[in-house]
Amino acid sequence: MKVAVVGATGLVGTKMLQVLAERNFPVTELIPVASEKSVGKEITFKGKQYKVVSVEDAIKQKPNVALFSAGGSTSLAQAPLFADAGITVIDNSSAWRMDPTKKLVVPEVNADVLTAEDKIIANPNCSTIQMVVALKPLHEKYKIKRVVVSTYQSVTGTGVKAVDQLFNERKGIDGPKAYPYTIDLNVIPQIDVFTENGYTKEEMKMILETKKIMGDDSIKVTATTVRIPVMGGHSESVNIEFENDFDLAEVRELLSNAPGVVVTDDVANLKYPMPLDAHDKDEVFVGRIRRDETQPNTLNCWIVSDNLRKGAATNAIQIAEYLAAKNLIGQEVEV
Ligand code: 11C
Repeated sequence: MKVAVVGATGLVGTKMLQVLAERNFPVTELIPVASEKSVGKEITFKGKQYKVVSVEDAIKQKPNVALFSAGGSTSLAQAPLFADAGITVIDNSSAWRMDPTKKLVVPEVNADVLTAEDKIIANPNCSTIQMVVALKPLHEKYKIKRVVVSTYQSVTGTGVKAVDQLFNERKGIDGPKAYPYTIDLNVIPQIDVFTENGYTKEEMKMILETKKIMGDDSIKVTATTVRIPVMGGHSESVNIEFENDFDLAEVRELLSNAPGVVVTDDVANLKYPMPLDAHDKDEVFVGRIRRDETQPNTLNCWIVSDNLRKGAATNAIQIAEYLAAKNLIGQEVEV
């Protein structure tokens, strides 16, 4: 399969190349695409050198699939150019997620909504993805009424500039700032801009995207999203109220058997998920599973995942794998 990676030089684009190689996605030809200033640069994929090309050149080469990680406005302008040429776009930006004509997909949760007609498919926000992977098996069994989530998000979610800010601050070096405040040795209770209701865009993404992916508008979600000086992944404290009561052992079993989930929950031996352990892994790690003793049918847990992998690159590539396996990209491909 010919695969274009649009935004190939960014943090997520680079991770996409790594994940494509590691998962042995059947790439017959790689087409790295980036902004004008990167055109002509060389990138390495599976030991081979590829020249970064412009969007126009990429479309001329007729890739089967284009993985986009180039930001919302680029995606709004350029994804339709690919789609109109019959190329399936899997877009990691927020541009198309809430468009009712576009599918918002986490393969473990709702891959079955995909059809060959879907030419622009939206990859959800990282903090939403890891949460819904864990919520899905529990919703099926006990029906979720309400979720209260607080996040502890890695600086990698913001991009290279934020990673540089953290390490510059740590070394006492002045440099460009991705955040309005110091991030090293600090916690910033703001991710993305504030909206009219006092919530941030990141919080609204978690609220709205969860309903769309789970296909259930009745699930109430409230969120507080927070940036912390961490690299390996996003963490979430999640309180889930169900319609029906549950058994804790059964919750652990459901999660252990759920696709993409690893239960790390052995407090007697101080075992729980942490971003240092989740880093560079594809799974969603769940621990600190316990009953909320203040009200009926309510569970507390702690969910951690690498936001650049399952939260971005891996999820997008899993969508491509699903499309390929079901022959929804317009040609038969072995995966
Ligand atoms: C963060 N979740 O950690 C954001 C990054 O909508 O894909 C991803 C933004 C998005 O800052």
